Amino acid sequence: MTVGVDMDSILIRELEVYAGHGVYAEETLRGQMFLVSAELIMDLRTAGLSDDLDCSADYGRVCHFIHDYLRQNTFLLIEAAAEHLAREILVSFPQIMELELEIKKPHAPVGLPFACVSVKIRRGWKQVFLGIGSNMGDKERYLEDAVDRLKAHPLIRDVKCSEWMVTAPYGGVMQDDFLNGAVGLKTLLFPDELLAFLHELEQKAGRERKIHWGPRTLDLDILLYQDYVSDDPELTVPHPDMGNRRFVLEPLSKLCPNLVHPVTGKTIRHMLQDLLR
Ligand code: A4P
Ligand code: MG
Repeated sequence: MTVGVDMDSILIRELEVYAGHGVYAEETLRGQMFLVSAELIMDLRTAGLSDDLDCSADYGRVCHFIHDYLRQNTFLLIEAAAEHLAREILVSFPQIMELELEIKKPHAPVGLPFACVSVKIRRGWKQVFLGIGSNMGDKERYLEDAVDRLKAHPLIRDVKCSEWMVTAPYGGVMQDDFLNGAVGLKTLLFPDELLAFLHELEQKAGRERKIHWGPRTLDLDILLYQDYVSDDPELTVPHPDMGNRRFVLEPLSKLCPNLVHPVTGKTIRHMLQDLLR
């Protein structure tokens, strides 16, 4: 995705799907009409200039995909129908970066006159940068395995790595040198879900949490999650100490030198220059 450029979109309005979603048994048994609207957010410039369907998302295929998915799967809640459908569309049509999806239920059994009820959600691929490090055992193997596992996750794509760098330990604990790098990826996982997956990878690498800032087989930190900012101690993003860490900024500046840090307002290249000054 081109960061900082407004995205274009294709709109699908009120596609009719007769399906069986609902909390009541009768709704599943008889079915009813649902109206689905979608905004497919993507870059249409290339398709516009080339007149080539391969550069866009085929809205006919997207309509059939929505229709088939909502008829082949049954959910109690339209919230769940929207959540699962949005994820499947984003995974199946890689050109679509973001999606606004509305499912209307004009004949919901409310028992009062109304036009319709609906749920509307917005989901999309988020650009993330991770710091990765190891200073125990076969360090390179731990880093490579973690990258392979990131690549294998169905809701992660476009995984790119910097080169690995040998770095002196930072933080005052006497320990072996680290092998560090940065990883860029796009994901549909929310920040807390991504962190839980990173913890799983650390556990698979036999990571034991004994000493704060101490030796570890694998450490995965979320440096940046799109332009999301959070000071929650469970997940502080951007990583609060990244501006002081050469072992973070150097590999990161190989991946995204011109990316603007959402808090400092400086590019990664600029932050590294400030640190080395
Ligand atoms: N947490 C909060 N924010 C984040 C985030 N952005 N990414 C929480 C990941 N985790 C985050 O982390 C403790 C808790 O931080 C997590 O449970 C999570 O909820 P941890 O990995 O269990 O403990 P830790 O790694 O010992 O502490 P910390 O503060 O994460 O240390 P760092 O920042 O990972 O630094 N020297 C060199 N040369 N290279 C290194 O890679 N790494 C460290 C550890 C020290 N010195 C180093 C290196
Ligand atoms: Mg850590």
